[in-house]
Amino acid sequence: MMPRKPSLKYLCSVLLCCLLVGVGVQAQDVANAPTAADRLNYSTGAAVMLAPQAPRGPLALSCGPVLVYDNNSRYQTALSAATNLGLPHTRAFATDFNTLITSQTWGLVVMDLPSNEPGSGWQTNLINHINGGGKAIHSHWHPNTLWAALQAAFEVSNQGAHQTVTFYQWNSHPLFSAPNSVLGLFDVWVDVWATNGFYLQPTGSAQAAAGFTASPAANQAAIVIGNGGRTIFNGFLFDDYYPADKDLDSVRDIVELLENEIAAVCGPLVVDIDIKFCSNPNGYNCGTSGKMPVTIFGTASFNVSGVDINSLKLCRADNLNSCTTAPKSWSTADRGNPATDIGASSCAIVDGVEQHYLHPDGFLDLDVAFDSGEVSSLIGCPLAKRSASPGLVLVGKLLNGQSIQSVPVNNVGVDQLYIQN
Ligand SMILES: [Ca+2]
Ligand SMILES: [Ca+2]
Ligand SMILES: [Ca+2]
Repeated sequence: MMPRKPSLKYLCSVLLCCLLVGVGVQAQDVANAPTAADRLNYSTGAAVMLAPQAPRGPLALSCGPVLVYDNNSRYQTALSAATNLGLPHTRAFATDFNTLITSQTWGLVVMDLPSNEPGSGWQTNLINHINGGGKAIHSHWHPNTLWAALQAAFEVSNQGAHQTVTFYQWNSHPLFSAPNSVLGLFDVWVDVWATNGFYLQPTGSAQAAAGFTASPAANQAAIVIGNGGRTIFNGFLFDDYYPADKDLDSVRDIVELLENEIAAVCGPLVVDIDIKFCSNPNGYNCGTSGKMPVTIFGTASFNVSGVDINSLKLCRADNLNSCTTAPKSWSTADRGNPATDIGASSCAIVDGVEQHYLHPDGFLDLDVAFDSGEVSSLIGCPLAKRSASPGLVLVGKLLNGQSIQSVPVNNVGVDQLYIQN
């Protein structure tokens, strides 16, 4: 591990008084000059869009189009996180942020904002994005530009600016575990900027996931998750925690945290399933032994070979904590097309014989089979004959850590069972 550098912090505190005098409204000066090594990671220049990277697929799908604001952060934490996740994204600079954010509907807007801010009115554009249902991850330095309306949009309240401060994990939110395990403590490595963030308090239905005290306390939140998980406000500057890699996995810890934040706001990737493909209704005997099949459909952008089979479970839609264990067996085949075949009552018939496919679409589908005894317990057997079971959902992860989940449709041909005995 790199040694800490108290001399830098001391230098910063001395410089702070001078810097505060000269700080402008929309840009702050760097407190510590970048080293040659820093400059390797530091890019400047006019507005250019990063060439979109090859879509990795599922995470990109669940995020929607991604806009990352980074005009002159020192370490490009948000850009690195998006790149590491394989997430196609457009980089916005101060000169083009307002044009870009209003040019289309974005799924996610990430603001890495330790210094130069976009042109006037950018807050209104970001508020409109959030209030329109968009996802957002934010970091902010200047109290004057942290409008009350912007705080309200993120369901957060500014409790005052702070200098660089250690922050701590406050609960078991997956922010600290998925897809990356990170240590539940982030201490400042280099105090890069003169002004370093805000103490926060959640408002509305928002929740704090981390804070500047070792255990939860009022007005001390550091990470606030708002709008039902669609938004995250970070009360600190990403640059200040770079380049720490305390878990020694060769990825900067603050980048790993940002990857987790992006994965958290993007939410589970929605997958299409059909219980007992080519059966409608999905006949089921409560006393049966053996296994019950579920088909997960691949698509052009969702390759089922990326599914972590052992993470899959079938859960009750009304209680996602009530689930089977992992599938007992699995196989892949191009069985059908989710656009036309979900809920089908029979497969293709050739020469009077029913096949194992309906309308193959060129994309492999994944069949997994759950233990029938576990399924019977899950749905609450015994149940009345000719009744429908509770709705079921498939929950799991991809090998890259992205969560996947089916959406309940409450259909006895798709995600409910039809009790026959
Ligand atoms: Ca690390
Ligand atoms: Ca079915
Ligand atoms: Ca298929």
